[in-house]
Amino acid sequence: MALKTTTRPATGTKPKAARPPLYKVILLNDDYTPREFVVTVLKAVFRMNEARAYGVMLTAHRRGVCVIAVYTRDVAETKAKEATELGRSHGYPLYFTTEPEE
Ligand code: TYC
Repeated sequence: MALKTTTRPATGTKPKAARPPLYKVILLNDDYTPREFVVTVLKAVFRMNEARAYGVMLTAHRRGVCVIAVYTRDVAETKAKEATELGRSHGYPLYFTTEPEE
């Protein structure tokens, strides 16, 4: 009969959780895109309510940039591209970019 052995986690070591690196989506201000259009895009692509979208738009308008959300790299890049293309398709220079979170 096989001997029963017990295995305990090694003390002093913590198993690393598989946490994917996160990326920020950043909204840049410009002089041409209408405020209302920015709000519409934020609501549509980033699922924000009116108040949050308006606040984010105003922060970018006043400060030049606003970090709007954090996602895995794939989602961040897809959403930034989708939102930027939405502006472009309406003739606006609205721009969203991504950056790794430190
Ligand atoms: N600055 C634009 C205007 O005055 C509005 C705007 C806000 C555009 C935020 C882009 O990320 C932006 N019409």
